[in-house]
Amino acid sequence: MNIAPGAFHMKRYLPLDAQRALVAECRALLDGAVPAYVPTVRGGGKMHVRMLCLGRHWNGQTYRYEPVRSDFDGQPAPPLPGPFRELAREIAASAGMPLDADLCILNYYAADGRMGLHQDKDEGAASLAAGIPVVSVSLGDTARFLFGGTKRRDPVEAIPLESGDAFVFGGPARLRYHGVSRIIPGTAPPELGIEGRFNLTFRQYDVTRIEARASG
Ligand SMILES: O=C(O)CCC(=O)C(=O)O
Repeated sequence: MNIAPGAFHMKRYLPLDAQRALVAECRALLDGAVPAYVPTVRGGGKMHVRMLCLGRHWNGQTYRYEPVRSDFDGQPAPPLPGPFRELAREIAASAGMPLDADLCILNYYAADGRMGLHQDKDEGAASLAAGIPVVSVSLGDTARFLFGGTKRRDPVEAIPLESGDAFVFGGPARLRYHGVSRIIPGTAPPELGIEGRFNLTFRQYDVTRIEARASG
């Protein structure tokens, strides 16, 4: 479903089997050697998610990407798994946009999880200028996703993101404000055996690979 120019909501994009496999991978990553943590952002507030960045780390103090988690434990960001990158590419392509993701932010929302309205604008300037999309995949409990305009005060639409849904925003929608106002507990498919919600957002920080391909 086309939500706005450049923004697409693909309901039930992932079948249940694929969701189950992805949930297992998310769990293993979140509790792996480089585990997820609750970032403290500028000003001292704690986020309301457990976060793990793959490929590149987003620093909640500087709002910049970096190879190691210098705002937390100094560990390197785990690599972005190849199949994750392929999934993101396939979803973006089905919205008619190119994406060669080099990072993923994996968030776990418990029943009280949420995320304030924000823009994703810390990726590379060339990536933002080209409107390379953010691809989001939701697993588990339904989220009340808020999707606004390019100004903080623009009206906001509430969109339920259910397990298996993909959401893509690129091109003219790339810098739209968005957030999660609440999680609706108990709405995950029982087959997943999950309480709460995983969300994966794939982004491309570095666009030189696309440029190289286009000129080659
Ligand atoms: O959880 C979601 O659906 C949105 C996540 C998000 O906005 C982000 O990671 O920047």
